[in-house]
Amino acid sequence: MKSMVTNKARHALFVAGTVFSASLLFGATSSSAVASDGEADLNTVVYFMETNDGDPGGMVTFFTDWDKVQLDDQQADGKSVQLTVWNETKDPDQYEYTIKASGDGERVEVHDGMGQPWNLAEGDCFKFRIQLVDGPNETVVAGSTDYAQWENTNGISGLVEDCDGVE
Ligand SMILES: [Ca+2]
Ligand SMILES: [Ca+2]
Ligand SMILES: [Ca+2]
Repeated sequence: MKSMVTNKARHALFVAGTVFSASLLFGATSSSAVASDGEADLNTVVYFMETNDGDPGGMVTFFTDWDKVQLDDQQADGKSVQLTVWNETKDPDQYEYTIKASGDGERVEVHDGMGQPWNLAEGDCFKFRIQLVDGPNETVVAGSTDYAQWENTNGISGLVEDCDGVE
């Protein structure tokens, strides 16, 4: 399992209860966010990614169980963090939703129990785009955008499928 994840830093994959230490894979800030959450179980795959600015002002965490997505504004930088999700398995790709967190420490959380559009198709590959936005026009902060493609499969089979090539 280890070989599948070591070269996928952006996937930031964490399986609770395995020998993997979140800090080994992701750095202290991100690992503490997941570890302290306390909701992941043995068969839950959790992904996360930060904005691409040098001192990341935003982070998304995707819990494949519950299709739960947490978006965190983690910096008092005057910028908000915005996340947009598409289903890449669909052809043409299907837009799912956009959420935004504004203000240091604000967390926006959505999950399947909230109904649509938050209930994501199981087994499909989703593109997550995270970026910082500024001002009432939500101008994208240059250099802050990052992308990942993650499979919405709850168990460890999520380790096997690779969504990178899905378009
Ligand atoms: Ca799921
Ligand atoms: Ca901020
Ligand atoms: Ca597609």
